Order: sequence, then C-alpha cells, then structure tokens
Amino acid sequence: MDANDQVASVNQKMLDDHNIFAINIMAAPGSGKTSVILKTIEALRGKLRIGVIEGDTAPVTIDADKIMAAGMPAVQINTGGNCHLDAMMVKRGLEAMNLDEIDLLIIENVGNLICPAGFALGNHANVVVASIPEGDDKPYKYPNIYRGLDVLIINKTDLLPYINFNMDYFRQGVELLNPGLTTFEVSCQTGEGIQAWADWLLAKILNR
Ligand SMILES: Nc1nc2c(ncn2[C@@H]2O[C@H](COP(=O)(O)OP(=O)(O)O)[C@@H](O)[C@H]2O)c(=O)[nH]1
Ligand SMILES: [Mg+2]
Ligand SMILES: [Zn+2]
Repeated sequence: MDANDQVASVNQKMLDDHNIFAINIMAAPGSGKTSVILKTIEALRGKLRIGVIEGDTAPVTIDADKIMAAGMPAVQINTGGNCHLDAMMVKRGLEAMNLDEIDLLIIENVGNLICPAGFALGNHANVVVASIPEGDDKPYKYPNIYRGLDVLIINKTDLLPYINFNMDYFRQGVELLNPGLTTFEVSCQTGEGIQAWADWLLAKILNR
C-alpha cells in the first residue's frame, strides 16, 4: 500500500505539472460510467480537452474505442484479471498519453464497488456513478466506496417509473456516510442533469 501511495504521489505531480485535473470514476459494472464520460465529453466539447484512461479486467478496447470515436484520446489499461486499477497502472496510462493536450483526465476504474476505493491513483476527485437498477440499498451495503467520495452521480433516472427505487432512502444512506456530498441525478438516455454535472466540473477546474 505504501508503494502504491508513493506512485500515486508521482502521478499527481505529473498531472499538476501539466495543469491537468483528474477524476477517478468508480462504480458497479453497467452503471453507466462510459455513458457518463461520453455525455461529459459532449457537454464540455470546445471548453475542455479531455483524455480518458479506461481500466478493464479483460484485454478489450470496447470503452476506449467509444471515447476515441468521440474524438478524444484514450488509453486502455488491462489489469490482467485484477479487480481494480492501481497507481502503477495509471502511471503507465499517463506515460502513454500526450499530457500537453489534456485539461481534464477521466479515469474509468474497473466495475467494482469494493476495492477501487482502497487504491489511491493520484487523481484530484473521486466520483461514483450509482444507477437506479442497482437498487436503493447500495449505500448501506457498500459503505466504504461512499466515504471517500467527492461527487456522486445517480444515473438512469429515466428508469425511476419502472423500478422500485426509493430516492429518499438511497440519499439518506449516502448522507449518513458522507454528509453534504455533491450529488447529481442524471440520465444518459434523456440527457437530463448532465449539464448541471458538466457545469460543476468545469467550474471546479477553472476555480482551482
Ligand atoms: N435507460 C438507461 N440506460 C443507460 C443509461 N446510461 C447508460 N445506460 C445503459 O447501461 C448500459 C451500461 O452502460 P455503460 O456506460 O457501458 O456502463 P459501464 O459499464 O459502467 O461503463 C448500456 O447498455 C447503456 O446504454 C441511462 O441513463 N438510462
Ligand atoms: Mg465502461
Ligand atoms: Zn480489486
């Protein structure tokens, strides 16, 4: 863990030297991490240059291909079966990118609600993408990931009419773990809420 933290500090220095703000997106598989990244790219196009590091446990480039199709640089990191990204993997990703061409780095962590929270990567903000179909009890069952969090995105709100999900119960659980957490309710399907999230992110970067 000490070795990981040391490399994370090296990563953060590399990012700071290039004036890059970096976020680490953690979530369950299928919650909409890649969808949120694609929507964020659209919302901030012309305002920020965004690079993406895609972490996956299998040697596939499905997510990175989607980012590159959206016109932004992406590096795919294969964790070799590991269930989280560590700082060394992110360092390899940073070394494979042209950091002079990026203002915002988005790291898509491996889909997993447990151990990604335990590995510092050198990013400046931790983001979780929760989604309606996962159920409203997840903050109570996976508390650790919510504790060290800077922003929460609740995705797939378009599915609220079809799924038994009590938003008050969910948000009360989050509030107990992380009082006052900045939270955005969004739908990548309809685009609802995306602008508010993108505006917050842009302001955070400009007012650093
Ligand atoms: N209905 C609905 N589906 C969504 C939304 N966001 C993502 N999806 C779908 O959820 C699935 C997983 O999305 P993806 O972005 O790949 O999730 P990831 O595994 O967390 O990166 C895909 O079929 C998306 O089209 C949303 O807001 N509403
Ligand atoms: Mg993905
Ligand atoms: Zn893991």
